[in-house]
Amino acid sequence: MTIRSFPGAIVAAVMMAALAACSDNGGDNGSKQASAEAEGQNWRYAHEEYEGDVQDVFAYKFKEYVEDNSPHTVQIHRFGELGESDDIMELTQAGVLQFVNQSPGFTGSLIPEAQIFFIPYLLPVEDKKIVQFFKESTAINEMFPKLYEEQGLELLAMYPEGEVVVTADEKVTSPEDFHGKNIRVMTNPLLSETYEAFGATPTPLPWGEVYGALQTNIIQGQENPIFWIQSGGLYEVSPNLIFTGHSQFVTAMMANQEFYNGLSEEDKKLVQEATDYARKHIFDYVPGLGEEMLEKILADSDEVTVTRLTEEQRQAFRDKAPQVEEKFVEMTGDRGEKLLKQFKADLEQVTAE
Ligand code: 6CS
Repeated sequence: MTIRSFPGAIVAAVMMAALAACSDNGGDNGSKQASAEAEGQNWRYAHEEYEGDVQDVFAYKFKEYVEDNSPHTVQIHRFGELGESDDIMELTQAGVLQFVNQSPGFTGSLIPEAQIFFIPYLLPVEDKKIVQFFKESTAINEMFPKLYEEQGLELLAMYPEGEVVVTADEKVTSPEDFHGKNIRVMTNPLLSETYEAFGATPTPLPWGEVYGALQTNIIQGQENPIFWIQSGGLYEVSPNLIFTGHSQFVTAMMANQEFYNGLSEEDKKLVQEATDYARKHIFDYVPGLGEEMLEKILADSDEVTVTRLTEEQRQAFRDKAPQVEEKFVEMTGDRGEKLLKQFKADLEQVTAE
């Protein structure tokens, strides 16, 4: 495993190449566009993960549907091809990319309300319950699209990627055990608040720097779903896995809104159907994935330990949740409070069923 970071110059060069290719495909002048439309367009779609990871599975299902049902093609860019998560979002907002998958962990600075997913112990961690919540939630399916719209983004799908698990250099069973540990968080302020409340020193880093920072002991831990801990090899450098039950990894797939609004009704329908097709697949794919990947990790390493916090141990972390929730409301005001109220009502519905 190598440190995967991308100097600005490389990112800029790739962006220029993408732009050049884009004007060949979707440019708005004359005969080129006419012929592109007759033959179908090439849509660019970037996500934050590697081959075979959850976002990649979603993207390829979307591509499959589009290509089977229209003359269009979808070109997928995986992590690193166009830089970090923030880079692919910028490229989408600029219209260079048509589609992007970005986790709220990175969207928090753009859409503060998206940080709601980082209030600990708010979301259920059970696979079936979380899937049901995403299918039925009014907050997810009706309120969030309006928030993304304000940033020029057409939110197409939000979906879970699995229970979040902490990895650390030592076993952690209480907030005291986190003292003195730098724990990497994605770059959103509320997740930092969570880890501060948990007793750790939150250390925001883009993904490309995480493996190297663990390897060199700049950080002593991080959090992610099990499939990612396996596929990114994080257990090699952070072998103590702790199931705290505090969160679900959530992600979001969206389109540049100007592009989306400019599509024909037929193509909008195609995009919606392709999204539904991919989402439905993911809702079946994610349940059980964590257990399967944990087996792979354990088969590969003798060093790995697995700690599942008892109810009592969890309670010590759960007690910190109200202060993080307060921070969320402080950061997002009335709009955030309204969203949180709906979120809780939707969650109650799921637990009641
Ligand atoms: O921790 C991260 O930054 C990454 N984790 C996942 C599961 N997907 C993408 C994200 O960049």
